[in-house]
Amino acid sequence: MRRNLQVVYDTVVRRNQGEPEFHQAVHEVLESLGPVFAQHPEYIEAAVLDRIVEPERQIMFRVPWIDDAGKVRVNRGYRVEFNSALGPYKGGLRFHPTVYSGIIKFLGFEQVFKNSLTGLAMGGGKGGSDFDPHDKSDNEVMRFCQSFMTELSRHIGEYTDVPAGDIGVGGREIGYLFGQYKRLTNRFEAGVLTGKGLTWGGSLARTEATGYGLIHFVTEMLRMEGQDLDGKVISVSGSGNVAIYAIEMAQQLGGRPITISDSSGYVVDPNGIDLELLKRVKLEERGRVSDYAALCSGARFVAGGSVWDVPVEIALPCATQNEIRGDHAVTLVKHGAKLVAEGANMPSTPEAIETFRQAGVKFGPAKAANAGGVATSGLEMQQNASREHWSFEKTATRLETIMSNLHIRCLEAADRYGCPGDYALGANAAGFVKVADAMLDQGVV
Ligand code: NDP
Ligand code: 2IT
Repeated sequence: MRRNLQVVYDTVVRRNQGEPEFHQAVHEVLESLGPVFAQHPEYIEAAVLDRIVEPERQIMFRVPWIDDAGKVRVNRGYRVEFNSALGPYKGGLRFHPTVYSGIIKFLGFEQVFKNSLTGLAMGGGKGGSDFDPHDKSDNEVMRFCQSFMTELSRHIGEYTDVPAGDIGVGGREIGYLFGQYKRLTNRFEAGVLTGKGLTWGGSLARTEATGYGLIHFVTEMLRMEGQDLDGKVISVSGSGNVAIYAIEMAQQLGGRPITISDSSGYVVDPNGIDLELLKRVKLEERGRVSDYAALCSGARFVAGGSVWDVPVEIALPCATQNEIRGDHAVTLVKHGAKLVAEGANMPSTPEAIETFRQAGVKFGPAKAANAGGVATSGLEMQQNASREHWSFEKTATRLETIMSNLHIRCLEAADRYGCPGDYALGANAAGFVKVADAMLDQGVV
């Protein structure tokens, strides 16, 4: 890493002690930006980098709520408003027991570049809580969301900060959060949250958007090699929003996803995942992948273990950060994987990425490959602002165009900065330059 970048990185580590995921995300970006700074010394002079790694604002709050047994429970809430050079802060909320400030900061940092890449006017932010919705009743989730929003409502707004879903936050949670925001503010401010219900300001295709967008990006990557998805065997990790709709679109294009997973293990279904059954188990019954396997004759559940042991041509991590480690990557390569694209945020460790690079595996980084979700959130904001409700087809077509433009933007930046075909560098450079230029225009703020 160049000396001046190393100084910035060291400051990040010193200021954000005990937050390895944030350090990792910053390191990955800084390491790739060397060629950008060589061409643009003005960014260094204006200390753009020193500013971009420091969130504009960080909010941390107590979230007290009462469980079904009448006991008072306390969680911690976060919102990190990272960068507003391009628009209002925008990014999801994650409810998961592993959430702490390092997770929210890494997600907020990545979101800045991802949102920039979409070409839409959105800054970056992220929030969440260490609350675990898994073992809670609907009423408990509602009371938690109401308490969370009671504090969050002071900080958000359609022109300020627009949260959405992430792990553990789907349509149900967004509904409770919106209800409480409306009650507190006495305003039906549709544009304050995205991922809303379809009858009260939500956008068609938002639910499907991250998974669909991921497959659009993969299709573009394959097209550069003169290939398509037809007949390709695919492993998918996770079994939530991103995984389900990645599987749906991959199947529509003739691909054959054969795995799903959750934190208890993975399922391999050599006949191809039965999407209807998966949706029933996960979306209607809130079940586990082991429940899917129990209901599907050809499928096998492997408790623990790594889904990356399954031989495939294409791997799509769609669960969580650092789920593909170096040894997993070695196994994937040994079994002949040719393409990896990240549906989750930062699912590949630096060692895994290096293994893919050395083996010539095509690598679609999260900031680009999973940008379809937030891009469609941007389309939801546009619809809310104009009080329109677009058809599924119109929204899905806009999403596809955004993903294809974003793919070109990555490749063009990779060319410009001397690493043709390097999507990771291209995504970082293209995302960064747009934010950096806006920051220069707006002065030292
Ligand atoms: P969901 O909550 O719908 O699903 C998450 C899935 O990942 C579940 O199967 C869950 O299993 C698994 N998972 C979560 N944490 C862990 C863990 N620590 N170890 C093992 N498995 C885990 O979330 P999404 O599908 O929305 O999100 C998945 C990924 O995609 C995340 O990285 C998210 O940041 C990213 N993403 C999401 C977008 C969106 O629009 N929703 C947009 C862009 C990226 P279990 O039930 O056992 O926890
Ligand atoms: O990581 C992400 O891009 C998301 N969770 C979606 C954020 C959004 O605002 O739609």
